Amino acid sequence: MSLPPPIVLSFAASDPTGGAGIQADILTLAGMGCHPLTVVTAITVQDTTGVEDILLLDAEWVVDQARTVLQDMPVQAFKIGMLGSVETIAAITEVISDYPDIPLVIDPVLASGRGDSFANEEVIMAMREMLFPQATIITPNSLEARRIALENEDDPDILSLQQSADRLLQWGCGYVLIKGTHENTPKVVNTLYDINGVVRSDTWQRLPGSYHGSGCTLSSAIAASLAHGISVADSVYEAQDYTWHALKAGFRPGMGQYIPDRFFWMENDSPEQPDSKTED
Ligand code: PXL
Repeated sequence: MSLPPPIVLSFAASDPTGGAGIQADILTLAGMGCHPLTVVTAITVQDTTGVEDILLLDAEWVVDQARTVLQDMPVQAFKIGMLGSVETIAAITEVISDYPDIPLVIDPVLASGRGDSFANEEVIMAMREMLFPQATIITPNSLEARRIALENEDDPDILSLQQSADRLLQWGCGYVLIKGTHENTPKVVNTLYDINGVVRSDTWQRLPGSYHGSGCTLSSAIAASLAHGISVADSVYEAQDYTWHALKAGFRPGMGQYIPDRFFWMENDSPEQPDSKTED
């Protein structure tokens, strides 16, 4: 019998398209040689053009799913995606706090890439106050970073990315990776910050098209890499590289967004040099 691969537990919502959410996490974690454990936080009704409905699971169901697998299997990393409610955030915080040495990647999903809202002010506050202090790394895009960093919605400040990162780091997470897809720059610049400033900055040429699940792919890929024992800074690069290739090989199965191909490496042994973009 062979040794088990690194195990990563993902808390996320179901996306029936297979593009984003828990399905994206499963494909990415498997694509990067990890075994995925999945705790479903919500069920969405959607296609590649938009989200129609969301059913949040009771927080107790979320906790029961997590505690049951965690009592059975050791995990090497946690990844948190869409959460939906303050109760679920509080419940997950309690579970995670029993595993302080396990890396935790948080993708603070506030909306789908097509703009469907997934989080209100209370959810944002709960994430900041309860979950961020436990995070190894959080991976907002620039819009999410600014919104989370503002003290309230009416704050007129337009924060720079460095200022947003500083504020997010003050909530206690180890690193912040701000994704630059939505910035008005010719290339996409993704920047990793810690309390001392910029740790690394990676530039990717923009790909045409709109992708569904790129943020989930990137954050899961970071979790996978951390689970393999790779450092945070190197994991962030590995994950961007993996995501870029998955986007480049993306396909359009329906009438809406493209879906990343997380098994791009099965079709091509020598992928092109990465010089492109990540997106939400
Ligand atoms: O990509 C963010 C995201 C996360 N989780 C679910 C989603 C989406 C985007 O649509 O549907 C379930």
